[in-house]
Amino acid sequence: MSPQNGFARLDLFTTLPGLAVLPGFALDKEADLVRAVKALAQAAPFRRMKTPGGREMSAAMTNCGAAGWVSDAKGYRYARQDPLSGQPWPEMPVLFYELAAGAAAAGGFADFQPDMALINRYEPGAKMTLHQDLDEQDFSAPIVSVSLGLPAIFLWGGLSRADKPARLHLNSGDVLVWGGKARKFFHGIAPVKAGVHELTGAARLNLTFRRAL
Ligand code: MD3
Ligand code: FE
Repeated sequence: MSPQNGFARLDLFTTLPGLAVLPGFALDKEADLVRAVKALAQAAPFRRMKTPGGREMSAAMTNCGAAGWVSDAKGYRYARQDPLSGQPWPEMPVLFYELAAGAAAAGGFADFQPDMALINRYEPGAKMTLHQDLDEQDFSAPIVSVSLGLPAIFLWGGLSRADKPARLHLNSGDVLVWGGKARKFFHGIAPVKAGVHELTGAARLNLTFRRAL
């Protein structure tokens, strides 16, 4: 499971079992998506969560939809309320839902009905170490990821932590769909380089749409 560097970008989308890369799929909606994230963050602010081990994550996070991914001393889980406010997370904007469903369909997953989105904000230097996403109930559903703002290098391993990760450059507007065997791949984000993007400023935003509950 070691795709060649750059290969995916040569085609409009390329699949390994379960992976679709959709370069620029969200480009025409970038500005509306960033505006929607800013509005959501008014209700449920970005915050840097602590890992169960007590470290502060370098990416700041918020959520929308029926549940939110949270991490604290008790562990990782999906919670129906924002622990900062005790209130339900903001509703998922229709724009988000339709983008995620459309991307999933383009990537070969008809009928994806995400019930939440985790929103990550990376300021320069922030990263995400290699991990698997295993807190969701339904692994038959794909995960759809939308990149906005500053570029980043996505690290894409295999089913074992020891698999040497491939690197994929992600630009604003790029969309990835992960399902099937790829759903449980180790993955991460290399430290984001300094820079300024016209829509997000000195930040990269990533939306991941999931079927969590
Ligand atoms: C492959 N986010 O939130 S998105 C995460 O760019 C996360 O913020 C990264 O990993 C980011 O958990 C990467 C791409 C992604 C998301 C989920 C996956 C790739 C995935 C789940 C399984 C396999
Ligand atoms: Fe992840």
